[in-house]
Amino acid sequence: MTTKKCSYVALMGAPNAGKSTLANALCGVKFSIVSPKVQTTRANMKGICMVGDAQLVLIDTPGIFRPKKVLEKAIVNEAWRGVAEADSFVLVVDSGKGICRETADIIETLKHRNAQAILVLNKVDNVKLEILLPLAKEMDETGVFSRIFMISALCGDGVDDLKKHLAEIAPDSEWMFPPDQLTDAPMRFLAAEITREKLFYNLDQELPYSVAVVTDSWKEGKGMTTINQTIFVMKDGQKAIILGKGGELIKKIGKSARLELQTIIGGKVNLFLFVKVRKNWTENPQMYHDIGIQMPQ
Ligand SMILES: Nc1nc2c(ncn2[C@@H]2O[C@H](COP(=O)(O)OP(=O)(O)O)[C@@H](O)[C@H]2O)c(=O)[nH]1
Ligand SMILES: [Mg+2]
Repeated sequence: MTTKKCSYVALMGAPNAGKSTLANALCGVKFSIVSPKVQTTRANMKGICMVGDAQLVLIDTPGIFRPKKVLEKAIVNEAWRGVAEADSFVLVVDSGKGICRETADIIETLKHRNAQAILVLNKVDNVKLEILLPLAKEMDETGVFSRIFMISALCGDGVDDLKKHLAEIAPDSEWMFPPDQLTDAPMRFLAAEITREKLFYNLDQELPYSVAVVTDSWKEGKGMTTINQTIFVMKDGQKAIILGKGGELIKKIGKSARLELQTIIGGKVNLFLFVKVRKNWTENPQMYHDIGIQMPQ
């Protein structure tokens, strides 16, 4: 008889290291949104995958950095909460960036806590061996890492080796989720995240950081799912930008979110997006509750 194993694995690292891309690649499905901008991930997202008799619960955490604003503090606190839940830690590093300040901070914290982590040198598709090898050596010398994997989360290189290793070191335990479940997040939440991802891709610079998306209603009818969502912004000017000339931008955003939702749900979707100005929503406790993170004390 084989023994069941289950492990909570936290993927942590500086913003933009590729944590969400790696989490999705490990899981084999997209459960966490990705964008070229920092702070895309705000809440810990859990993806579940099976490797033989081992269940891996991957916790995709937001990036860890030195926060200034209230929302930033909430995001970084959330990341550490995700880390605290885990049996294993995977530090994801953008190999091209090397040991940035954020990564150095995390390594110091791991040292302080006497914690061992697995290191992923990510984005190896994008970096020369002359840079990668000395970086691996320098990281190894910190004494914090039990194993080092060189991975391209985007291309999938090395992902299976990491997955196998995580299953091997998983503690004996009952599974925490049914084996066919893919994420712990409700569909309403995932749907709001998908719209937020499209906002990240379609808006410039700072604007995505002022945006929150909430699913207001979800109705399943004959062969059609109707979803209403509100996009909250902080200023009238931001609302105008998101709507675009003649409402063109919001139409484009809605269309790409709808198409992705249709593939996930496997049926037709009607998506209605409303844009509302809520000044200083980042200081409103209810909004934090709605987007699934805790407001800092
Ligand atoms: N070239 C390359 N880009 C990657 C790789 N992994 C992630 N990215 C890109 O890095 C950016 C940030 O990725 P994301 O997963 O959102 O990073 P996170 O902030 O750490 O969750 C996105 O544009 C990804 O497409 C990789 O292995 N190679
Ligand atoms: Mg992320």
